[in-house]
Amino acid sequence: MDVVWTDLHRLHSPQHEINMGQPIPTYEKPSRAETIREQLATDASFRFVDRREYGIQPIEAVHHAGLIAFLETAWAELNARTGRTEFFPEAMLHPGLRAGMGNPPLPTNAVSGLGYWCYETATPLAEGTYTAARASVDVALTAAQIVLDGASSSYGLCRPPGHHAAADVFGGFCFFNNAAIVAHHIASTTGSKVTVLDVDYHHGNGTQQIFYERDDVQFVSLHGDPDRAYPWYIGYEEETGAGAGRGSTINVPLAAETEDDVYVARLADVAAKISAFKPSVVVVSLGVDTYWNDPISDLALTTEGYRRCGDVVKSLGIPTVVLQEGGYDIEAIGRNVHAWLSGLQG
Ligand code: SP5
Ligand code: ZN
Repeated sequence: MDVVWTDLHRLHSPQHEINMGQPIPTYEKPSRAETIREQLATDASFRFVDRREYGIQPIEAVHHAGLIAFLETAWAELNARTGRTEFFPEAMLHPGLRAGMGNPPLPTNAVSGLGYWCYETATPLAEGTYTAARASVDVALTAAQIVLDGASSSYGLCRPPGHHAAADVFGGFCFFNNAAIVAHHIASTTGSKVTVLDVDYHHGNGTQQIFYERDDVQFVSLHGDPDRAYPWYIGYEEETGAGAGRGSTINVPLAAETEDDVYVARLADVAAKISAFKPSVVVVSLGVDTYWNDPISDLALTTEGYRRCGDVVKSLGIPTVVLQEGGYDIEAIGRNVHAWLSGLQG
């Protein structure tokens, strides 16, 4: 299997996230991607290829132009103003603030922009964030092209991750939604249907939002129940799509401490619904923060469980692009991703 890689991810290297008001060392660090690369490099069945550049158009097809411009320019403006190196919003555009009064004008400076384009406090804007996020999209699109060119599978070692980024807002360690950009790119250039299967511990709120009213991209997610898990306000079973998209969103919230057997059974259930949708390509948002020892999550999968999950997706018999999302037990992240991809390769 081809593994698409870039070392530009290292340019996004913030120090902190804010967790219930307290700054703590960030969980989303460069060593995550480095460890995965080192693990896959020990297995000759994985071949590393560099990302190709796809330009801004595939991103503009999914994200608000104002969000893209903000991410490109805001760090320099904030750094010049303060001398500091990473930035979080000081106020966010909560819908209650202007209830009954419509939307405010677009922000005119980087301080007001932070809380307009970002919805939470775990996702610092750092010096190289924009360059790294652009490169992560290119990694994803390169992996997609490998499958469009005829491979049965490919893996994009994306960092930063993407699935929490919605059309108009970033957050959840994510800036551009790699999986959504790929799914839209494939659906719009081939005219065929695409499924995004999101198995990260956290609900893929950004991907769901982007495709909620569309019938050409199915969104399927297994995740910690939003009653107790980030992103808190989205990912309930009752959310099944709207308008033309009715029925093309499928959410499977899971109980704390869910183990391999139950998880694999739920995955097999949704696999049947993916088959029925008949996509030409499956895009997997692969998070291994469902691991029993993940520091920020509460499911209980094992490394062997990941191999079984990859095997379930292989059994669909549909070309599959796997993109990296979360996973924060850095000691285990490499072997967990390796196990999942090995299951997929068979
Ligand atoms: C891509 C991805 O996995 N993003 C996850 C973002 C989660 N950020 C907030 C996590 C809050 C965790 N609080 C639980 C602490 C348990 N000790
Ligand atoms: Zn996650």
